[in-house]
Amino acid sequence: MAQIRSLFPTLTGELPDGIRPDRAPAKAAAPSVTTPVVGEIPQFDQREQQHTKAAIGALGEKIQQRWTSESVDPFRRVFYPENRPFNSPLRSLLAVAEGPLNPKRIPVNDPAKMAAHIKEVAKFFGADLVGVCELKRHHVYSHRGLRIDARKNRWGEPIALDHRYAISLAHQMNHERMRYSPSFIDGAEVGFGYLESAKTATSLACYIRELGYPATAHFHVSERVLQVPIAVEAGLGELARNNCLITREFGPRQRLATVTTDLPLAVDRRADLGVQQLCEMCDKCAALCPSQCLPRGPKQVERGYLHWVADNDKCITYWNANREKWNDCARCITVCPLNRPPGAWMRFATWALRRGRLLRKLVLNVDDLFWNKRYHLKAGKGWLMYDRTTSAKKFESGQIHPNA
Ligand code: B12
Ligand code: SF4
Ligand code: SF4
Repeated sequence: MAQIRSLFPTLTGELPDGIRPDRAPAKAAAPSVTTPVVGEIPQFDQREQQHTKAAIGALGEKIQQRWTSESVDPFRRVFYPENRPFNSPLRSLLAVAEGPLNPKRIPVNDPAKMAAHIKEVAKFFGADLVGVCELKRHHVYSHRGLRIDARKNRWGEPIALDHRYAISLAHQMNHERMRYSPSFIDGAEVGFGYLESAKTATSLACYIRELGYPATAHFHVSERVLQVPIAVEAGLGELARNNCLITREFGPRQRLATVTTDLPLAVDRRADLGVQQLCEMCDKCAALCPSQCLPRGPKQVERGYLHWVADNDKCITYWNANREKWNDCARCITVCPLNRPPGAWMRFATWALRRGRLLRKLVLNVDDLFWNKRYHLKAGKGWLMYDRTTSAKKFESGQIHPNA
């Protein structure tokens, strides 16, 4: 009996103290077993993150030239405003990331009710998942390092962000389009996810300011925070081997944005879904990563927390390896056994995660059988005028648009 119990530990309903199996609202934050913090986590300097390193030449001249040049793909130019100031809706949202407060502040007597209300409002504005945590020092970058900071002469300024709470917002990305990674098709889906999450975050920040409380929206090109640790702390899911947040609902297939605020809110607890236990038995993302930058071995303590440590510079170097065909990559999302189309299998797989080693093994074996490497590499039917191999030549010869 004891043996059977050890194979299915959670069938007994016993969970470590303070850990809950799902994201039901909870009153107080609890320590996590999945990414234990074992020391002080130093603040990260935004100038050290890879998008910036590539842009300023810290990864070499070739990468800098490629990363800062315009893409042949019009979707890329629409979704990413960094390289030029027009035809990119994301840029206009910068104007409402911060803003004035309504001087008539509403009183908040019950932070739990306010948190429930804010979650509904966030979903109305378009979020698929919402969670709340306290904003910690290590969630915030130490110094400004976005390209927009250089343009505004604010490069390297220390970041002052002392809001009390962070609201984490997740947007599901389309499963079919992400399958094509790396190509312009998943690239467009990623860009669209950035735009959608920015719209939600800015709308929510504006709404909170209209209640009379400070609020700032953090999204691609405006962010001063690290999105993943906030999402983990806010109970959306777990940090996985592929360095992404994995949720019960969408696996790793979501984009994140955050609103920081002083509006009094009840916080959520971290979630332990069994994701890291699955990662310990699986290394598909690491094995199939084209740049081989994800680790295959065990977790390590680095920067004060226990996690799988990746070589992020290698990843963005691969993104820039062939700008004729792709602008970025997301293979570590698409190959993950928890990135499968929404439906019965995903419901079973995420249910099975916490139900012992045998069921986790079953999830991996079934995944190998039905969703193996060939599935991700075989030609799909394409999307709009793109297919998996669409390259600069097609754009240049005018073949890519319907009436050309
Ligand atoms: C720079 C950056 C990159 C770099 C570095 C990758 C990285 N893992 O940080 C490169 C260019 C390689 C990259 C690649 C990708 N990225 Co990226 N990236 C960012 C960005 C803009 C900044 C992150 C950063 O500063 N990293 C540098 C340092 C801090 O990284 P690190 O030490 O390895 O820490 C990582 C984790 O350990 C965790 N973390 C850091 N401290 C702590 C502390 C605790 C307690 C915990 C639990 C976690 C944690 O956060 C980091 C990101 O996961 C964020 C947006 C944001 N502001 O957070 C998006 C972001 C992390 N990327 C994202 C994605 C999806 C990708 C890609 C799949 C690309 C794509 N096409 O979508 C790949 C995945 C590569 C990978 N395996 O990580 C998503 C993740 C969504 C999710 N489901 O988790 C984010 C949040 C963008 C977004 N708004 O949605 N990215
Ligand atoms: S592919 Fe496997 S190891 Fe990688 S994140 Fe997904 S479950 Fe974890
Ligand atoms: S985005 Fe591509 S290159 Fe980067 S870690 Fe993921 S699979 Fe590897």
